[in-house]
Amino acid sequence: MNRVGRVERVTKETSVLVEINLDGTGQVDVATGVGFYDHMLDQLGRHGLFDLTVKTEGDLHIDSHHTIEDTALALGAAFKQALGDKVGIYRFGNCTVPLDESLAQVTVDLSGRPYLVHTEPEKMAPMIGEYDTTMTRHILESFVAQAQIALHVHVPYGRNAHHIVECQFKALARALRYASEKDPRAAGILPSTKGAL
Ligand SMILES: [Mn+2]
Repeated sequence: MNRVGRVERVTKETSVLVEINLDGTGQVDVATGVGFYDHMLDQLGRHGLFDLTVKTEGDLHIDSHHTIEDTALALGAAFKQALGDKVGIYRFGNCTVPLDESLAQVTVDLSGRPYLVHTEPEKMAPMIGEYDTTMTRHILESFVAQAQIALHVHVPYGRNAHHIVECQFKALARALRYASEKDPRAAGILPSTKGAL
Protein backbone atom coordinates (compact mmCIF):
# COMPACT_ATOMS: atom_id res chain seq x y z
CA MET A 1 0.00 0.00 0.00
CA ASN A 2 1.33 3.41 -0.95
CA ARG A 3 2.13 5.88 1.80
CA VAL A 4 0.46 9.16 0.91
CA GLY A 5 -0.10 12.54 2.49
CA ARG A 6 -2.42 15.36 1.50
CA VAL A 7 -2.45 18.81 3.09
CA GLU A 8 -4.46 21.91 2.24
CA ARG A 9 -3.31 25.06 4.00
CA VAL A 10 -5.29 28.26 3.48
CA THR A 11 -4.56 31.65 5.04
CA LYS A 12 -5.12 35.26 4.01
CA GLU A 13 -1.62 35.19 2.51
CA THR A 14 -1.52 31.89 0.68
CA SER A 15 -3.48 28.86 -0.47
CA VAL A 16 -1.42 25.68 -0.65
CA LEU A 17 -2.20 22.13 -1.71
CA VAL A 18 0.42 19.41 -1.32
CA GLU A 19 0.01 15.74 -2.19
CA ILE A 20 2.89 13.30 -1.75
CA ASN A 21 3.32 9.60 -2.33
CA LEU A 22 6.51 8.30 -0.72
CA ASP A 23 6.32 5.10 -2.75
CA GLY A 24 6.09 6.85 -6.08
CA THR A 25 8.30 7.08 -9.14
CA GLY A 26 9.22 10.77 -9.10
CA GLN A 27 6.19 12.10 -10.99
CA VAL A 28 6.08 15.80 -10.17
CA ASP A 29 3.45 18.46 -10.83
CA VAL A 30 4.51 21.67 -9.13
CA ALA A 31 3.35 25.27 -9.54
CA THR A 32 4.11 27.87 -6.87
CA GLY A 33 4.54 30.90 -9.10
CA VAL A 34 8.24 31.06 -8.16
CA GLY A 35 10.17 29.46 -10.98
CA PHE A 36 13.37 28.54 -9.17
CA TYR A 37 11.41 27.10 -6.22
CA ASP A 38 9.42 24.94 -8.64
CA HIS A 39 12.76 23.73 -9.99
CA MET A 40 13.88 22.81 -6.46
CA LEU A 41 10.64 20.98 -5.61
CA ASP A 42 11.03 19.13 -8.90
CA GLN A 43 14.44 17.93 -7.65
CA LEU A 44 12.88 16.82 -4.37
CA GLY A 45 10.29 14.62 -6.08
CA ARG A 46 12.55 13.30 -8.81
CA HIS A 47 15.51 12.35 -6.67
CA GLY A 48 13.37 11.22 -3.74
CA LEU A 49 11.25 9.08 -6.08
CA PHE A 50 8.25 10.76 -4.50
CA ASP A 51 5.16 11.54 -6.54
CA LEU A 52 4.59 15.16 -5.66
CA THR A 53 1.85 17.65 -6.44
CA VAL A 54 2.22 21.21 -5.19
CA LYS A 55 -0.21 24.01 -6.04
CA THR A 56 0.38 27.33 -4.29
CA GLU A 57 -1.36 30.63 -4.90
CA GLY A 58 0.40 33.22 -2.77
CA ASP A 59 0.65 36.95 -2.30
CA LEU A 60 3.44 37.37 -4.84
CA HIS A 61 2.50 41.05 -5.21
CA ILE A 62 4.23 41.51 -1.84
CA ASP A 63 7.16 39.17 -2.44
CA SER A 64 7.78 35.43 -2.61
CA HIS A 65 8.36 34.93 1.15
CA HIS A 66 4.92 33.70 2.27
CA THR A 67 4.50 31.59 -0.86
CA ILE A 68 7.80 29.80 -0.30
CA GLU A 69 7.49 29.41 3.49
CA ASP A 70 3.87 28.22 3.54
CA THR A 71 4.54 25.69 0.80
CA ALA A 72 7.42 24.28 2.88
CA LEU A 73 5.17 24.06 5.96
CA ALA A 74 2.50 22.15 4.03
CA LEU A 75 5.13 19.91 2.46
CA GLY A 76 6.50 19.02 5.89
CA ALA A 77 3.03 18.24 7.21
CA ALA A 78 2.23 16.08 4.16
CA PHE A 79 5.52 14.22 4.52
CA LYS A 80 4.81 13.45 8.18
CA GLN A 81 1.30 12.28 7.32
CA ALA A 82 2.63 10.01 4.58
CA LEU A 83 5.22 8.44 6.91
CA GLY A 84 2.38 7.17 9.07
CA ASP A 85 3.45 4.84 11.90
CA LYS A 86 7.05 4.58 10.59
CA VAL A 87 7.04 0.82 11.13
CA GLY A 88 9.67 -0.94 9.01
CA ILE A 89 11.48 2.13 7.71
CA TYR A 90 15.24 2.72 7.76
CA ARG A 91 14.67 5.95 9.79
CA PHE A 92 18.16 7.36 9.11
CA GLY A 93 19.44 8.55 5.76
CA ASN A 94 22.31 10.52 4.37
CA CYS A 95 23.55 11.63 1.01
CA THR A 96 26.32 13.80 -0.33
CA VAL A 97 25.71 15.44 -3.70
CA PRO A 98 28.10 17.58 -5.72
CA LEU A 99 26.90 20.05 -8.29
CA ASP A 100 29.98 21.11 -10.21
CA GLU A 101 31.95 23.31 -7.75
CA SER A 102 29.39 23.02 -4.88
CA LEU A 103 28.85 20.16 -2.41
CA ALA A 104 25.92 19.37 -0.11
CA GLN A 105 25.99 16.86 2.75
CA VAL A 106 22.59 15.95 4.19
CA THR A 107 21.82 13.64 7.11
CA VAL A 108 18.33 12.95 8.41
CA ASP A 109 16.69 11.16 11.33
CA LEU A 110 12.92 10.71 11.09
CA SER A 111 12.91 11.06 14.84
CA GLY A 112 9.59 12.73 15.65
CA ARG A 113 11.51 15.73 17.00
CA PRO A 114 12.19 18.88 14.98
CA TYR A 115 15.83 20.01 14.83
CA LEU A 116 17.75 21.74 12.07
CA VAL A 117 21.47 22.32 11.71
CA HIS A 118 22.31 24.25 8.55
CA THR A 119 25.48 25.79 7.20
CA GLU A 120 26.15 27.18 3.74
CA PRO A 121 28.57 29.72 2.28
CA GLU A 122 27.87 33.22 3.61
CA LYS A 123 28.86 34.85 0.36
CA MET A 124 26.24 34.07 -2.23
CA ALA A 125 24.21 36.00 -4.80
CA PRO A 126 21.12 37.30 -2.91
CA MET A 127 18.56 36.37 -5.56
CA ILE A 128 18.02 33.56 -8.06
CA GLY A 129 15.17 34.91 -10.18
CA GLU A 130 12.37 35.62 -7.66
CA TYR A 131 14.01 33.32 -5.09
CA ASP A 132 15.73 35.03 -2.15
CA THR A 133 18.67 32.78 -1.26
CA THR A 134 18.23 33.41 2.48
CA MET A 135 14.96 31.46 2.11
CA THR A 136 16.74 28.12 1.80
CA ARG A 137 17.31 27.94 5.55
CA HIS A 138 13.76 29.20 6.14
CA ILE A 139 12.38 26.42 3.92
CA LEU A 140 14.36 23.80 5.82
CA GLU A 141 13.27 25.24 9.19
CA SER A 142 9.63 25.19 8.10
CA PHE A 143 9.80 21.68 6.66
CA VAL A 144 11.58 20.32 9.75
CA ALA A 145 9.08 21.94 12.14
CA GLN A 146 6.12 20.24 10.47
CA ALA A 147 7.75 16.95 9.44
CA GLN A 148 9.23 16.62 12.94
CA ILE A 149 12.59 15.33 11.84
CA ALA A 150 16.21 16.03 12.70
CA LEU A 151 17.96 17.44 9.65
CA HIS A 152 21.59 18.41 9.19
CA VAL A 153 22.47 20.19 5.94
CA HIS A 154 25.96 21.42 5.22
CA VAL A 155 27.48 23.03 2.16
CA PRO A 156 31.19 23.17 3.04
CA TYR A 157 32.02 24.90 -0.23
CA GLY A 158 30.37 26.31 -3.32
CA ARG A 159 30.36 29.48 -5.36
CA ASN A 160 27.38 29.68 -7.71
CA ALA A 161 24.13 30.34 -5.83
CA HIS A 162 22.02 28.19 -8.15
CA HIS A 163 24.41 25.28 -7.62
CA ILE A 164 24.64 25.83 -3.84
CA VAL A 165 20.86 25.67 -3.41
CA GLU A 166 20.18 22.93 -5.93
CA CYS A 167 22.71 20.48 -4.49
CA GLN A 168 21.00 20.88 -1.09
CA PHE A 169 17.61 19.91 -2.50
CA LYS A 170 19.06 16.96 -4.40
CA ALA A 171 20.87 15.63 -1.34
CA LEU A 172 17.80 16.27 0.84
CA ALA A 173 15.64 14.31 -1.60
CA ARG A 174 17.93 11.32 -1.60
CA ALA A 175 18.47 11.35 2.19
CA LEU A 176 14.70 11.50 2.77
CA ARG A 177 14.20 8.65 0.33
CA TYR A 178 16.76 6.43 2.07
CA ALA A 179 15.36 7.22 5.53
CA SER A 180 11.71 6.70 4.58
CA GLU A 181 12.14 3.53 2.52
CA LYS A 182 11.13 0.18 3.92
CA ASP A 183 13.98 -1.95 5.26
CA PRO A 184 13.36 -5.53 4.05
CA ARG A 185 15.06 -6.88 7.20
CA ALA A 186 12.83 -4.81 9.49
CA ALA A 187 9.31 -5.71 8.38
CA GLY A 188 6.89 -4.96 11.21
CA ILE A 189 9.63 -3.48 13.36
CA LEU A 190 9.58 0.11 14.62
CA PRO A 191 13.19 1.40 14.47
CA SER A 192 13.23 2.76 18.03
CA THR A 193 14.05 1.21 21.42
CA LYS A 194 11.68 3.75 22.93
CA GLY A 195 8.65 2.18 21.29
CA ALA A 196 7.61 5.42 19.61
CA LEU A 197 8.81 7.64 16.79
MN1 LIG B 1 8.86 33.71 7.46
